[in-house]
Amino acid sequence: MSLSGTDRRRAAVGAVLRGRAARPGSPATATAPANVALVKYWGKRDADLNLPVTDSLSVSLGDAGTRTTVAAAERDGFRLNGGAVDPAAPEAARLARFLDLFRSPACPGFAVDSVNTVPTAAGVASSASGFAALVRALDGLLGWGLDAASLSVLARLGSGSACRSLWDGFVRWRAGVAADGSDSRGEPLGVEWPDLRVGLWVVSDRPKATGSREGMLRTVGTSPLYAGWPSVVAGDLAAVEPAIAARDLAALGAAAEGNAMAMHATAAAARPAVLYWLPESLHAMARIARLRDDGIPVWFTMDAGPNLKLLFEAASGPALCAAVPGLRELRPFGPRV
Ligand code: 2P0
Repeated sequence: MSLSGTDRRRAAVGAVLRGRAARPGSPATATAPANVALVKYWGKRDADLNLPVTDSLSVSLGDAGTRTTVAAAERDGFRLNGGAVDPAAPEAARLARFLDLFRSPACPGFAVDSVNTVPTAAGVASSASGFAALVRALDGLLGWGLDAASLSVLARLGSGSACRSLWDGFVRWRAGVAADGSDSRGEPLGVEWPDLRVGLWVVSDRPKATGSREGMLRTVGTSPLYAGWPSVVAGDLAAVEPAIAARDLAALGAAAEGNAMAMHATAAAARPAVLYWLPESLHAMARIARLRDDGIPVWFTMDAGPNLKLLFEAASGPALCAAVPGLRELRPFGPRV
């Protein structure tokens, strides 16, 4: 008899916790950074466990992320950015489903209080930093004493990209081969690039029409271009890792931008199309190409939404902030405040 998705998720958690007691202590607080993928996660080989078809590679965004406090409770309560979340809201249901994996007679519910340190409207996914901060806080509350690699496996069950948010700097998510996902987790590259900047160019803060989970599912299931995606990723990873080691922005930017365009191409070819771009997105892309022609070394990447994330170095910051009003400049490598 085949196991249900919930049973498979519980078994995956059991393999990480290995019988650790679920006795709650005092409330625990933890933070985690958001991350931007330079080589994208786009497509699952196992939707129950958020196991990806390919590896992916990201850079964490330093101070920009989530701070979460979790306490044991009789029943769940969720607060986000200072306000109570309606238990019927999709975010609350998703969180409750994740917390189901960790309940026990000693800890039947959780009071979760999360604050995002980048406005949700700034176009940076909060689910990655949210689930990473949550598993760190659970580790404190329940006294597991797990290492970052194990917490990465747990965070992945909340949201795939969260498994990359357990470290600062560049992180590669190894797709792994194990059926239970025990080898599908983040791995830090250990390279510092203090001058690297990520700029958030928000062209629209309207909610996107298709969530990334649904977008991936439809792309894998129906896009005639998806068959080519794994080899695009392999080529881009082979270009990006040496570019990072050499701190070669031109090589990194070209590979990251090309990878984002290829991801969006596979999605746009899904039936019906999964189209994340708005007219403003296309204008912004053209503007970046012009700025580059004018001698400013800047490239962009885009995730499952209409906004751009720019890649550049500190020296280009003033020119870019002048060219793109409202650009928000983030420092992946600190200083931490
Ligand atoms: C990424 N994205 O690598 C890619 C690029 C969006 C586009 O990871 O279903 O929220 O929770 O595993 O992690 C967004 O997807 O999806 C994402 P789930 P997730 O950053």
